[in-house]
Amino acid sequence: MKKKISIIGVPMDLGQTRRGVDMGPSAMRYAGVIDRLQQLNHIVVDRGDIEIGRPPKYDIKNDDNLKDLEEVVKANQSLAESVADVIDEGDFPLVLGGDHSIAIGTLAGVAKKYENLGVIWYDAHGDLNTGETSPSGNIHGMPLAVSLGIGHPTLTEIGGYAPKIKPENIVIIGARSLDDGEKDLIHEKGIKVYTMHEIDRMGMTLVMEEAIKHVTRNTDGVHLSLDLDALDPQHAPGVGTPVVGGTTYREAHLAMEMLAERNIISSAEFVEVNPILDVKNQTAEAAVGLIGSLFGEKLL
Ligand code: HAR
Ligand code: MN
Ligand code: MN
Ligand code: MN
Repeated sequence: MKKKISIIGVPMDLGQTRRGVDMGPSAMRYAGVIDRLQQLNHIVVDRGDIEIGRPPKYDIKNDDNLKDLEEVVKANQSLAESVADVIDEGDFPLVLGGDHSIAIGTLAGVAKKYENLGVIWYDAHGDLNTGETSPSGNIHGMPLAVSLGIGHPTLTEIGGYAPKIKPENIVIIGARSLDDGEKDLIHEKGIKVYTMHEIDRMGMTLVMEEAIKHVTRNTDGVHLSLDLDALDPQHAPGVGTPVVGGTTYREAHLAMEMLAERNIISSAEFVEVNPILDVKNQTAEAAVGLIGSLFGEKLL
């Protein structure tokens, strides 16, 4: 189905401490994301990049164990507004990161337009930390909690309302590195998680069938938040927090192809591509390949 897709780049690297992920949007543009989508007959508008402030000194934690909070908040406020504008104009928002802290702004913009937003969180991590539970103080480990309204009010109130999403509308896929506080929150809120164990056991086909059922029950839109570290580092080495034992290249494509078949995704973001840590831009190329599959590219 032909779509009008608006691309928003978010060169954010302040949600974690490995510089270079701010070049992710450029790397995905260089890997041909616009051409790839145009070849599929979609109309593509590149809205450029959100401006990111520079802290006077990097990686400074405040008293609440949050690094570079002020700049992260500012960028996400402005991202939320851009994403909401894109939806108002009837376009599909495709956000390119940047570290995963930008999901706070994306979801703040998207959820404003949907009463009951479903979320697929494809990630090695749960991103369900708060300043209290985070081992690092890195905000990219917190966006899913923040979107549930859990965490520092400066973050949860971005976009002027909270929460953005409901625990029963979320599915996490690919998890294999969860902190204790995140596990507690998953159990407490009853969040549906397909860890690598379930993917091994059930196969990606069944996982996606169940996941799609889960996020389309009682929802009016579905957001895909895809962290490239969900893929095995063999296939996506250019990420800041690689974790062995991830989904294969083909499993990730199968997941995207199944989402395309069902045509359920109404907004998406691809994050954590770090060209400095990459091998010949292969992670950005993998991301663009996945974007192709999500928007209808077929092998035959
Ligand atoms: N859970 C750890 C933390 O909070 C690591 C988070 C790593 N993050 C990401 N996001 N790349 O998925 O610090
Ligand atoms: Mn993540
Ligand atoms: Mn809403
Ligand atoms: Mn991750």
